[in-house]
Amino acid sequence: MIRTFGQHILRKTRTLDGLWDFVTDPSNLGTTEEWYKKFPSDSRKLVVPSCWNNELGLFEYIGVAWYRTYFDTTQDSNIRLIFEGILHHADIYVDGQHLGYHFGGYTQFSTLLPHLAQGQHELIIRVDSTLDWQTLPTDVADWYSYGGIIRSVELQELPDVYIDTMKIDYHLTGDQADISLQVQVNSLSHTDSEVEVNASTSGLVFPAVTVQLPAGQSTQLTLRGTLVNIRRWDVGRPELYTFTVQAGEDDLIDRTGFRTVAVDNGQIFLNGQKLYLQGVNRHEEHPEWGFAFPPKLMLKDLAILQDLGCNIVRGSHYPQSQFWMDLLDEHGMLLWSEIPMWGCFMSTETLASPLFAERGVKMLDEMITRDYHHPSIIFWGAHNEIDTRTTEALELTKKFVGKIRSMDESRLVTYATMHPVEDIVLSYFDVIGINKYYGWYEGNVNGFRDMLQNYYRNAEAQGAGDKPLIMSEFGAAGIFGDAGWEPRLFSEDYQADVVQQALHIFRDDPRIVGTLIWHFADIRVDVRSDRPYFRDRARSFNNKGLLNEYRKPKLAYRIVKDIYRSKR
Ligand code: ADA
Repeated sequence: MIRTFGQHILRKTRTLDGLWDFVTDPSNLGTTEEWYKKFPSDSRKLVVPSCWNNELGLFEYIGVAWYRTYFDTTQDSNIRLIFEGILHHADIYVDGQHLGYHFGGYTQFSTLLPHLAQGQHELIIRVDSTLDWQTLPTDVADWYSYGGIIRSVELQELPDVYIDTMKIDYHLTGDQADISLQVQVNSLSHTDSEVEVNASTSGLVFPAVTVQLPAGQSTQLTLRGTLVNIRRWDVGRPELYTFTVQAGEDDLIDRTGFRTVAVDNGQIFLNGQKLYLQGVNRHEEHPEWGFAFPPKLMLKDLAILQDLGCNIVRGSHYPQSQFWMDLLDEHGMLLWSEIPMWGCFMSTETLASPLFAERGVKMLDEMITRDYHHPSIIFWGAHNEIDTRTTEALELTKKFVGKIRSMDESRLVTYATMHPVEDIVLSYFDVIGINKYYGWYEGNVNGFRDMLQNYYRNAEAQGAGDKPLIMSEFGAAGIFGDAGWEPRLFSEDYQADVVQQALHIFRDDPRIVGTLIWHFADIRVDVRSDRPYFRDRARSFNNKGLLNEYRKPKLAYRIVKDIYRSKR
């Protein structure tokens, strides 16, 4: 299940989720495309979607694994296979043919099989969860990088002339929306075709267009229309519009909401109203499901965010599943969405690597293409805690921000810096996020005050003094159930004190327009006996959650709820 709503009425779709054959390949024998033929008979079954690290004996397995399933086609058909998320390297084989490779576990990709013969077909996927210094994330990141087919696999049967994409853009003037729909129609036919393209949304039918399509070609057309008396999407007011496009025997349905986002004089405006953001960072992770986070739990997480008094959640630190974003759209909750470019502070070589930059740009492309219509997304995040004092980070920032702006001018571009006082990339962004942990890694909570003054000086000096500022990460670890008379480090009491004091400092500072606590719930972390990283993570968890990993509230949750629900 990829979305909360159906995207097709005419096009036949079915899920390939379920039990697949699965076998690990620890010695990485499968570097040749022939290996799959020897798919061992002793393979086991694994549920797709899931993460293999949640299975017995595979808790710490990082490496290669092979998956296999079969699908039937009843007649000569054009098949498109959609993979919503495979961590991290995926090679796709159908009936023995290598059809493609994809890197990047959190964005969707697809494979097209035109004119596939009737019968049973074998689908094999080689998955490699190995990370290195040029992957996003790199092999050092503060979350457990599970392996597997973590999100759904869908099969679509396409007619010979089909709709490839639809992009909805609009311009708002008062309660009027001038809308343009860019529709890409492709032909897989051996003969020339003519199709009529129709589109509509509630209250508007676009004028139909007839398209002549030479055999095997594609075309892009733009349909325009004006909608009056629109209801704007807003926080807590999730007004959504469903768009349907039909081209011959094919259709595509998507949704958006109308709203404006802007910055002015250090403030963020949604639909012209000043916005104060209250939220948390959230990993889409759970000890039983890893990143294959089930819809039922998403709904519960959302209810918890609402209970806490949040109006925003940061999708730390990677594009989240579309089901989650649909839910946010449907409940009027804002989202900061970003790619898994985390840290890289181990080496500026990573930041300077052309392969790394290319992968980052591709991920931005895939994230923005996939998620462009979600009204909940207010920020695109370019990177998190890279060494933004360096020219390597500056060059990468130019590339990333340039890419984002070339694809989407309707949202704000942001990032999270851990070097606010020496940062040299501030001026490239619309909104600045600061990650700092006074009261945990450095000094006591009052350290925030000096840091903020020094940041403001740096921002002024760089001509970025008028950029809205969000405290994008702060917090402390608290082990669930560890409470007492003294606020000892790692106790629930200590964590609650730090978060409470920090929030008071930030809410008193008129230049800060939002707070995102680190973080929603505890997550598993990659602590290995042979590596020096994250050794302070008790239980091999990042324990700074307001909830534990099973979503039980700690003291800090209740304190934050009181603050977030009180008037600032
Ligand atoms: C950083 C980082 C988070 C997490 C946090 C922490 O700010 O962005 O992913 O690692 O620190 O707990 O130290």
